Order: sequence, then C-alpha cells, then structure tokens
Amino acid sequence: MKKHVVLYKKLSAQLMDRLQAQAKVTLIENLDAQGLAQLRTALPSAHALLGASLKLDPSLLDLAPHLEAIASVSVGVDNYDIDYLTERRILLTNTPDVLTETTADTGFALILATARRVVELANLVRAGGWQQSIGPRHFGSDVHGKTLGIVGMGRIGEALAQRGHFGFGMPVLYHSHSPKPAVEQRFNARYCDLDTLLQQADFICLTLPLTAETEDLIDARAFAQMRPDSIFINISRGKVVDEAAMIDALRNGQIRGAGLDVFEREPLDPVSPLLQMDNVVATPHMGSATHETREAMARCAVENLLAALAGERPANLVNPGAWKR
Ligand code: 8YV
Repeated sequence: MKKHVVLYKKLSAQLMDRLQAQAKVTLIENLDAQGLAQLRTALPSAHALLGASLKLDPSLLDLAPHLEAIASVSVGVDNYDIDYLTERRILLTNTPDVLTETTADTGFALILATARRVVELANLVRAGGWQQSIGPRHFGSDVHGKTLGIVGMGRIGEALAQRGHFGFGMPVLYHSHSPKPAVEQRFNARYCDLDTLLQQADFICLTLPLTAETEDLIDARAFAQMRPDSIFINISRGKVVDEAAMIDALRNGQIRGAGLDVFEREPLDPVSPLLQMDNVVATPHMGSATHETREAMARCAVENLLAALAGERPANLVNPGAWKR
C-alpha cells in the first residue's frame, strides 16, 4: 500500500507526478487557519511531510504517530525540534548546496543596493524627483575594495567571500566556530574574533544558522562595536539579531544602513520602523527565491523523501542519530 505524504508547499507538476507515482499525496495549499486545520486532520495518517516556512512543534507532530520523515525545502532547520525528531526516529532532511550561489547573490544584491542607495534613488526617479544631476546628498558609498566581514563561514559564507574577493577586490574577515585554512588560502581571508570583525569591517554580513547559541548574537553590545560608516547585512535568520537594538543603532547613527532579508517575525509588520528608514533595504526572505533554485530545492526534497520512504538513507540527513541501521 502507498505511503501517505502530506505536502505543505506546492510542487511543480513534474515533481508532483513523480511523488504521486510513489505515494498517496495530500496537498495543503495554504498555511492559513483553514490550511492548518487540514494539516492537523491529515497528520494522523501521514508517513512523511514535505514543505518549509512552518514551525513543526512536537505538540503538532504528536498527532502523527506514523511519521517516518520530514523533507524540508530549506537549508535552515530552525523550524524543527531535532532532538524530538531523533528520539522518535523521524528522519529530517534539508536542501543544502542547491541554494548556496543564489543566496550569496542575494547577499551581494543587498550589499550593493544598500551601499549605493539603489532602492531609495530608483524610487526618487519613479516619483519624478530627478530634476537635475544628483549631488552629495544622494551619494552612496563604494563597495569595491572595502572590507567584507562574514559571520558564519559555511557554504553561503564561502560563496559570499568568493564574490567579495574575486568580484570586488574586498579584503575578507570572517568569524566562525573555528578557523578555515582552505577559505583563508582561496580568498586571502583572515579569521578573527567577533568583536574585531564588528570593529573593522565595512560590511558585516550574517550567514550563520539560528541555534540556541546564535539567537540574539547581534545585540546592542555588538552594534556598539560597529563603525558609523558600516553597513549591516542579514541573509541568515532574523532572530540572530536583537531587532529593537538594530532599530536603535540605525536611528542613532551607530551604523550607516542595513540590508535585511530576514526578520524576527515574518512577514515583516508593515508598520515596522525599519520600513520608515531610507537607509534600510528590506526584502521578503527571498534569499533562495529564483525559479531555478526553488525547483532544484523542491527536487532535492522529493529525492530525500522518496529515499527515506524506501528505507534508504537520504543524501541530506540532518539527524543521523535517527537512522535505524
Ligand atoms: C527559504 C531559507 O526559507 O533555505 C532556507 O533556509 O531560508 C530559504 O531558502 C526556504 O527556501 C523556503 O522554502
């Protein structure tokens, strides 16, 4: 008998066909109140889940006694209680690698957009405000040759370093759990402690996962280390930053600006003070959001899920402790 897979993220027709050939599939179209009610109804018979952007608490997963696997369409796994899943021997998989380059591109899009005031000046033109050659009050700041500081040197951090070093001639500082000699050799990068990076970098970019250790890592004390002409970039998770402290730092001129793709609560509240500041570029968690990359992530998630249901070890297993063999 076919296993029951519950999707809470829509798949392309091609991937849907592939999944339906192997499993009974229930699709939850939206994660609104009705969708969440549908999910709760489907969980008691579910053998696997596939989706993203939904916190799957133990209280919800207790409704799924037959659950064998969760295939997340994401590289970040902060929406899951990994200890709980491992205890229940529920395999959790994610989609690393396929989104690395696209997410690093987003990081550089925010660096350039924030430093050169692209959104603000494009809106000026659109509003008919371009009446004469622009002057100093509309000037931005250079990116090439400035110091790029990367907090978290994983796949995305490395891709960011590659762009900075080879693309923009930027000296690269980085902070992570431990030094990475290969990264230092490839990108002439220098490992330093967090405070040194915050004090010396022109661009401070967060590319680290949200964990118990990194939650609120960038707080008022951290912002106080940064230079007034520095620009803060976050493409990791909103909760790595004390958002109120960031708002204060921007208001008080402790930093020049911020390029933000992630926020403490998402979607960002339309009345957030961040949206009232011209020196803030805010984007809707679009890090991996291209047609090509999201299809590649979904394909990776489907492959992980089908392997798990077939009793094979998935390629991207987040919690190897849950693996039976
Ligand atoms: C999106 C991400 O949240 O991969 C992650 O961890 O943050 C982004 O790619 C995810 O892909 C939503 O589908």
